Amino acid sequence: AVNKPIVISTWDSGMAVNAAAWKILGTGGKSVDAVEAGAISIENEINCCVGLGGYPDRDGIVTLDACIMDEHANCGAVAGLEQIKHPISVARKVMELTPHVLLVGNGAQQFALENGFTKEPAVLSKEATDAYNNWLKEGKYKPVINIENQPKKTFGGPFAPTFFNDGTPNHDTMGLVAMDATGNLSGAVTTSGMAFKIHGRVGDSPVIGAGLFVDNEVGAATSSGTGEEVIRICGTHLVVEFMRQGYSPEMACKKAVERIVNRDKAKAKTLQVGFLAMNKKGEHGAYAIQKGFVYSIKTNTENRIIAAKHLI
Ligand code: SD4
Repeated sequence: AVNKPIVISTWDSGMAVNAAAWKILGTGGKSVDAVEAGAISIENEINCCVGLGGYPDRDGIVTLDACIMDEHANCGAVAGLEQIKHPISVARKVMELTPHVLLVGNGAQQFALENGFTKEPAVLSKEATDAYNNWLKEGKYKPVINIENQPKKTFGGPFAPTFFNDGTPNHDTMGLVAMDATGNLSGAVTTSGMAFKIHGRVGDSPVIGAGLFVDNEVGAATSSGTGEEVIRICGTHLVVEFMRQGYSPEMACKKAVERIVNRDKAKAKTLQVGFLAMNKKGEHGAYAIQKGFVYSIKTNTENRIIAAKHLI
């Protein structure tokens, strides 16, 4: 039997996101509404890596990336969006109201304002401000692309939130995919992107086929980690294509991770990328370059965090 409805999302912060998505999935709602609701719920919180409370870029500006894709391959995305609280909902409007897929920067903000969103300042939390000031000392205003992949300390067991070495909590990018009771798949991603990135840098998260891909015939996948590496291999599209070839979600994620690692093993050791996937049977799996990637799952019978296997 097909395991549905079901929602899976990146990281342990996915537990709360799944709960928000489940309010829709559990009452017969559509997967596209569920993934948007899940993304909204974490955009409402202040954490290092999603929403207006996220870490800024190297100029101290918080810029947000998000995308959404539904069972008809409709998709919408925003990148480099400033001062808008719910980039995922702007992405959905791009999907529903425009002939385009991706709006960026000022244009994305203008579109949001035209469609009823209001401008509000980013919330540079004390943690974010301290981390930024700290980074400015060392970073010397140069991009440090692996900043989110610094060794992290874990406190309180394998599923407790991880922390950067300076003690700031690490919730990371939120990517989620869901299958509703009718068997339709959708996915969403929302993030403030890599901390201290060059202003204007866009990661994998809002790029369809990189940070998110949904094929309602086959399955769906999302990613977290160093976006440049995911873009380079069209990561989530690759994962879905591996599932099309018959690989399980976990094996499909593993083969995509191998694609990154085999290209440059030495470099891969300094990076983290994790993929998370679901197929049309509601089977799910994940794989990462390094230890530490976890995902959250919610179904009628399950509500838990699962550790991804890792290659290195
Ligand atoms: C990016 N993939 O902007 C995102 C960052 C991320 O956990 O996933 N952080 O490249």
